[in-house]
Amino acid sequence: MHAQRHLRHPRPHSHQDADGSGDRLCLRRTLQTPVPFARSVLLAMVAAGFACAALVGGASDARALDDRPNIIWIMADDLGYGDLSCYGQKILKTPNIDRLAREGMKFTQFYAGSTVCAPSRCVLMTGLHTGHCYIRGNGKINLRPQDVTVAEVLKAAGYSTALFGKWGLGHEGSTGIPTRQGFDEFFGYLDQHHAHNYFPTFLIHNERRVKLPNVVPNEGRYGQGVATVRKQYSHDLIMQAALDWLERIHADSTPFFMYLAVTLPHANNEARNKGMEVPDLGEFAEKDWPEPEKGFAAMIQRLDRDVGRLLERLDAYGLTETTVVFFTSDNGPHREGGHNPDFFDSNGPLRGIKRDLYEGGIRVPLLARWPGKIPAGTTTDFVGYFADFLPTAAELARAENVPPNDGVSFVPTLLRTGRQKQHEYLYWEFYEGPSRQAVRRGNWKAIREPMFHGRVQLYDLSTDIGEQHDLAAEHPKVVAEMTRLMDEAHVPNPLWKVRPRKNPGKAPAKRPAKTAPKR
Ligand SMILES: [Ca+2]
Ligand SMILES: [Ca+2]
Repeated sequence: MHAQRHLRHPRPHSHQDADGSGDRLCLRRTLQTPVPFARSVLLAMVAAGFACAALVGGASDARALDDRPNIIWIMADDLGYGDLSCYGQKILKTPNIDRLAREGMKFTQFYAGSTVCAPSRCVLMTGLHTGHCYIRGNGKINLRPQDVTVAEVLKAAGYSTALFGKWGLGHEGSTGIPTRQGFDEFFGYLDQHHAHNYFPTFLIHNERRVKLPNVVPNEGRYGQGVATVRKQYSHDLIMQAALDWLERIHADSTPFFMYLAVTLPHANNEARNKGMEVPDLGEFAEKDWPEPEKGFAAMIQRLDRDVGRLLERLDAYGLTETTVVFFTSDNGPHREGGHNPDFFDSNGPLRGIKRDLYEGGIRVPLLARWPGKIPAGTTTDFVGYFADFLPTAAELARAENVPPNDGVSFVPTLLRTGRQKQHEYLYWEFYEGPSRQAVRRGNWKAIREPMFHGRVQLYDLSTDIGEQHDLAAEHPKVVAEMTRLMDEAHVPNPLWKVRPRKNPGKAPAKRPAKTAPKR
């Protein structure tokens, strides 16, 4: 599967040629065609006075004619596989996020697009894995006009689209900013270093800076730094913007897509070991814990509280039954800002953290709720990753002209209908440190470090979820096959080289030395 080849031969839908699912989709299209007719008939009935409910609430009735769901993708930043109660967290409590598990489906084998922010988000937005996508590492690279995002696909399908939180795929004035990549509305951070700072002097609304009363001495050129006057907490403003937008559009006749990319519980790396920035420690202030762990706990509690607020708002607007809510994280847990990922066992049973391609770096929680459609309280072991979101959202939205992608729609898993196509394999490549590649096929997982020529480790995830037993020596044929897959999946891009530039596009030297990216 070669991105360039795909681009020359775009397929109308990633599944059309897949194991029988094409028939199902053709049927969907056939059913879809008469909708304008049905709509005109219904409108005629309304005109004739048959549908008296229309007199009560025009907007919601118009919405009822469009049975496509709203889509909300909530994504935490650096939240580990073991950080949620519903994934086994023992100390921290996440009752509101757990509600999504109770009322929806929990994925146990779902992966982020990468082991750090920007590439993971690029995979999520474009449906291309890191061997194909344009932004394969953290840096200052901007998406190009020709990169097609989920937001562009859904917007073309008639959805209202909004992003609240951290983008990381385009900087001010570039072609990569959300409003030029399919989002009607954006409030938050464009730049990832800026997003470290929870008390910034500005945030960005669409294409303009909004000034905030926080004071950040020696502020970096992207807005990064450590505030000395802390008046407004960015996460609270981002949540408020998301809730305000919902209030404005909830009665619209068109469905919506909200990408809520919160920055919790990422660290403010510029603040060194005081990087777990929160307005207050709340009930954790009195705990016998290191200060950063109190901050981490307060972050998780705030995140959970706000997921609860969002769900309550959906209830209040009567949108619960018409909205698919996803919750996930963009990569594994961090050891930054003074936080120790072992303190709360943030990676659960997995090995490794952020920047590893071991499971702890890339396997993330995924919850999906759509009452009445996705069976409540269920668990799935479907093996998928962020590349799947684009085709999944496109199928939910019945979007046409879905761009070539490396994903698999998991709608059949969510709705328990049709046949679920499986990935032939999942692939990751990562350029920081020594560089590494990983591939998962079935229960086999291989990691090659450094990329291209390094030694290959091999794990059987069905018996060794913690990747403790390297079986490479015992299974040379499997190693050879996994090596072939890694070679196949990597398509060279001049922006991304293992040497001499490990982080292409990194900010120019203006950044003070203390802000150097932390491992
Ligand atoms: Ca992250
Ligand atoms: Ca685009």
